[in-house]
Amino acid sequence: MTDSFNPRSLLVTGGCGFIGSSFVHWVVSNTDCNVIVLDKLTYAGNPKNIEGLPTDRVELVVGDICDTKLLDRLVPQVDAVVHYAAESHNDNSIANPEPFLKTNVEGTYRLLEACRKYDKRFHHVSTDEVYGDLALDDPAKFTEETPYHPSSPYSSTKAASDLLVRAWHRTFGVKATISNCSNNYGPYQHVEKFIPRQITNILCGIKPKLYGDGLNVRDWIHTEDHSSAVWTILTKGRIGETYLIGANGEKNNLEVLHSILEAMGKSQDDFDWVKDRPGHDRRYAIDSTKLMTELGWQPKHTDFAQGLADTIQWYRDNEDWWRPVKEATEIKYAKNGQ
Ligand code: NAD
Ligand code: TDX
Repeated sequence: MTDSFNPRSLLVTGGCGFIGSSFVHWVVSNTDCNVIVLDKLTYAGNPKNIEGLPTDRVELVVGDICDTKLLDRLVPQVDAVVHYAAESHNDNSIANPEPFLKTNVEGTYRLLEACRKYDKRFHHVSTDEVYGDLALDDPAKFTEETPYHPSSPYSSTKAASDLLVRAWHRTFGVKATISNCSNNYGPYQHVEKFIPRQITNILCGIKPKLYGDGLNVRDWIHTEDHSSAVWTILTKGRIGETYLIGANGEKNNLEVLHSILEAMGKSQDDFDWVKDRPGHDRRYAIDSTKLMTELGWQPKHTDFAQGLADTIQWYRDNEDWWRPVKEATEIKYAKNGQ
């Protein structure tokens, strides 16, 4: 038996980031639900990501998820909290872990306490990286039963936040669900991340940069499919359960880079090999049978080449969006030899 929940209003944390803003767009287009976005507008948050959405349905509150007083004002106004806000980039977590501890661990704790106090439903958006990595020749994929084994400061703070959610559900009865999703791609992704970094490098006349031997595997999903999956879990998922989200999109980084180079008219060897990420996870792979069979969810963007072509076109058409942060991002990478 699945639970049924019909929220009229949501607090979406991190709703000005890449995936949170996709979810806000998805909710406005596909439901009658109203949204309050709570976002600190860090380097990764951009209010343009939700620009143009109807103001009678979407309100932006600029603030920190660690601000208890602000949560006391906002959480009582909604039926559920959907929690995307995080420090999300592995390389940054290696350079400076502290903000990851603050936002990902303390921030999740503050939100859980607010949901406990006001008896609100909580959905926690997490990552497959909490499970560590798989060998390239291992036929296994992650399932909801895979033991936690995070590698990086980022993934260990996400694992910590997942465990807090489980404890607040079991000990205090907070009505929570968790989703762990694989690597997302699509429009509005920050240029620090793999796919947009390479696309915008090419658009700037800089060579793409590949870490290590380029054989690390990521399981790609279009961000719109992630959004529909989160809505499905929020409205139909069983309280206290974890659902893995993935779309059978395993590819190694070299393959993805070759696809980008081909789609952008460059030769296959027109990139630089750069030094590897310390502790670099080898392979992620998601088995989302539970989400598909129990809740009936299916991805729509199953053609990666088409999704990638559309994403490349979006970066071509939206230079005003990424250009202001490109130079600073590349300076940071260059200092690190990447
Ligand atoms: P992002 O870095 O693009 O966006 C994060 C957003 O959170 C930004 O808008 C930022 O301003 C906001 N934020 C950061 N700290 C905050 C704070 N203290 N208070 C309020 N807002 C704050 O990240 P993303 O890639 O969109 O990821 C969103 C969520 O999805 C994260 O929880 C991440 O762990 C999870 N996730 C991401 C992926 C992926 O492939 N990117 C995959 C699985 C799960
Ligand atoms: O320039 C690059 N060259 C390169 O080879 C960059 C930026 C990355 N890489 C490699 C590292 C990874 O194997 O590409 C792969 C993807 O890297 P990221 O985009 O940094 O993503 P990843 O570390 O896999 O984590 C992402 O997916 C899971 C998100 O950033 C996380 O928030 C999410 O939890």
